[in-house]
Amino acid sequence: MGKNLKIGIVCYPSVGGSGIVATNLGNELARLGHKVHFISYDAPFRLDLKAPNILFHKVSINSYNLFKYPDYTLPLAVTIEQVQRKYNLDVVHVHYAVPHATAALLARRIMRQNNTTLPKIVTTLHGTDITLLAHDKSLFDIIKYSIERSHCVTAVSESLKRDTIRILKTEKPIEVIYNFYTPVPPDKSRRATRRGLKVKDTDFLAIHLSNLRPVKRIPDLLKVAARLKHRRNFKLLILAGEPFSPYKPLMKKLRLGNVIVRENIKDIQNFLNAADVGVYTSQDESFGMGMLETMSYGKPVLATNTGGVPEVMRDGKDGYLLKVGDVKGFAKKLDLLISNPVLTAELGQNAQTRAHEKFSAGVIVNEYIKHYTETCGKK
Ligand code: GMT
Repeated sequence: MGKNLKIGIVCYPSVGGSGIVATNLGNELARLGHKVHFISYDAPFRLDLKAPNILFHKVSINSYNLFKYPDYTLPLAVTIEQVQRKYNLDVVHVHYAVPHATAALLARRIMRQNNTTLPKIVTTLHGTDITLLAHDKSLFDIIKYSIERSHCVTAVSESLKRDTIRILKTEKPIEVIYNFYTPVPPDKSRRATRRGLKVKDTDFLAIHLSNLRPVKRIPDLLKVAARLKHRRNFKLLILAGEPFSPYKPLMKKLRLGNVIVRENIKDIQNFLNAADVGVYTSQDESFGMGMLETMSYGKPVLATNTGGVPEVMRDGKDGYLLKVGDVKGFAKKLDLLISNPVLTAELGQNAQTRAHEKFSAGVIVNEYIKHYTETCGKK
């Protein structure tokens, strides 16, 4: 088609891999001249609202005494329909099947009734609505319906695609489009960031960034740090997207003096630049955005061999893959890297090259545009 498209993006605005990917995708599409309309209950936190070609439409949520629980799906559907009526979108790209694809499908029914032109619906699966919510009997059918009725479905890894087919028993074609990340240059030196953290230049700094949900197995991460107490120069920095307080009792019990926690950090680039290695102990991970962000700054990654992680990083090349729960194994690999800076630098270089070659905007955004165009061309 080659023309500029009008694209609606429905995503969660909060700190989380899916919100980051959706925001970066919208930013890149707008830069290429497409008109991008973000629809959510809040503006995504990395979105530049002043940038050309970007508009944000807020979904207002009211709570009425009549309803015991406030509902988001209905006002979202109405907002999508209103945006469509005004801007005539070609595509509505929703991140997550529920409630976003469900709301977009409902919006389409209203559009049909109102004789509004109909956009195509592209749904990207990020993981939790398959690996967690689809096991809930009260949601299974609506997740399956929302996926099967979407015009195009993408998943962020082969692993998630396989899980979706297995769990939903669906024959819906699913395209794998990996996540991407564009590293933001640090605006502080490595030394200045370390000074702010009270970490010496000679210390070995491991980093973990996530929302700390139970699936991240934070107790394992803390136990790894406990095993490295004998290494006086080892420090672990946790950038917490959600409050760290639930883990404070364990930190106290393990008497961890080598763990630094920072909450709600926006300039992650400075901290990733100041670190030496990323550590991710997740139970499950359909992709692992934190790992990709770490790799993008030239740092190797130690991660659990689960879900889509082995598609993102290669064992022995970009870092090391370990079994879920293998606290001892994580500590041993950290020990190896602490005593071998040449190896750490080599793995970090490989990781950065891989992040750039396989998971950069230049590669991935074109894949989305290709799918939008193909989907729009279909009857
Ligand atoms: O559970 C989370 O970590 C949040 C969720 C999200 O919305 O960001 O993460 C999922 O989507 C990310 C972006 O595609 C992936 O990088 C994460 O691996 C995935 N989380 C899980 O599969 C647990």
